[in-house]
Amino acid sequence: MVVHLALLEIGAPYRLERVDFAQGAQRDPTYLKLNPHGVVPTLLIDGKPYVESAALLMILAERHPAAALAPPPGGEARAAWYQWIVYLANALAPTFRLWFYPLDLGAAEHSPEIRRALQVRIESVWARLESHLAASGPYLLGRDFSGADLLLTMLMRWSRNMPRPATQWPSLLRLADGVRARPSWKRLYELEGLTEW
Ligand SMILES: N[C@@H](CCC(=O)N[C@@H](CS)C(=O)NCC(=O)O)C(=O)O
Repeated sequence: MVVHLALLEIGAPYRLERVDFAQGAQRDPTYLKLNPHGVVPTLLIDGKPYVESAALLMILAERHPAAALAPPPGGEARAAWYQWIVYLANALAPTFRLWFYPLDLGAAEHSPEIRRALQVRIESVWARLESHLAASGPYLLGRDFSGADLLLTMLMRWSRNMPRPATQWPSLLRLADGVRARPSWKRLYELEGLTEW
């Protein structure tokens, strides 16, 4: 989702290819040649495959500076932008991966204790982000929207069916509302046939 949103923000020409999880297409040898981790997304640029969603966001932002998904290189805002993206990719995305994929921990389903521990971990990140955004929002970098907010809103969306979704933190909700009002978000929903937040 974050890579597709970044492409829409940029307005770059691209072609989507569906990877059918129901058919295990992410583990097909042809796909594994592009992405040896057997996961989505993979982005081909000039025929070369690149992986890791946060890295893809950074690559796209750097290659298309006019889209202003990242502040100019070399300054304080750019440094903060890297820090937030790496924080989200480190502290939040892998915990969500465990939340959604009990098999990563060798179990068909999580025990209530593991579920609770993952929930606590995810909610502690929402609380950390809430205090930052309440003091210095509305976006991660303050007044100005950036690609880091796309990544955060995607991750917030993943929590929608959790016991306490990220939108229950008011400053996080304000940020998501800002991102969800963008034409790129609306277009993504049309193109991917999404309905629920
Ligand atoms: N660190 C990777 C994680 C990618 C990932 O876990 N993707 C999930 C979907 S959100 C996936 O492909 N799952 C299929 C599977 O693991 O079989 C990234 O951010 O690109």
